Amino acid sequence: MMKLLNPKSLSCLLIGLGFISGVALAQVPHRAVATVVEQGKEFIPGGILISQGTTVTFRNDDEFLHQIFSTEPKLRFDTKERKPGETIDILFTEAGIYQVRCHIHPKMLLEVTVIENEGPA
Ligand SMILES: [Cu+2]
Repeated sequence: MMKLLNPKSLSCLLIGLGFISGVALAQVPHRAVATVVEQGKEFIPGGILISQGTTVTFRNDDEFLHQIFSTEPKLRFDTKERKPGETIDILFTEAGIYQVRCHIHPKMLLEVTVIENEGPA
């Protein structure tokens, strides 16, 4: 059976698949996402670089509560206490540098650098 699939027809098949997947990708709306975990009373990673419009998912990977907040005027938030395993999504819409901290663990610090998107929105 494999004799029927000569190298020439195989390459045609691969090109065809590449074309199809390329079209499929272009039709799917893309959303910028990033994940930060809270583990060992730290944000991991401790700093992220994202572009405007990125949603950052925070996931509590510890065995106790975290409650995070930002006092940056461009993006003030103060979440509820999150139990182990719980996540929360925060959308960063404006360029700037943000510090995210935790009420329960004052040493926790995440620096988020949001850069402007290039080109038309
Ligand atoms: Cu905490």
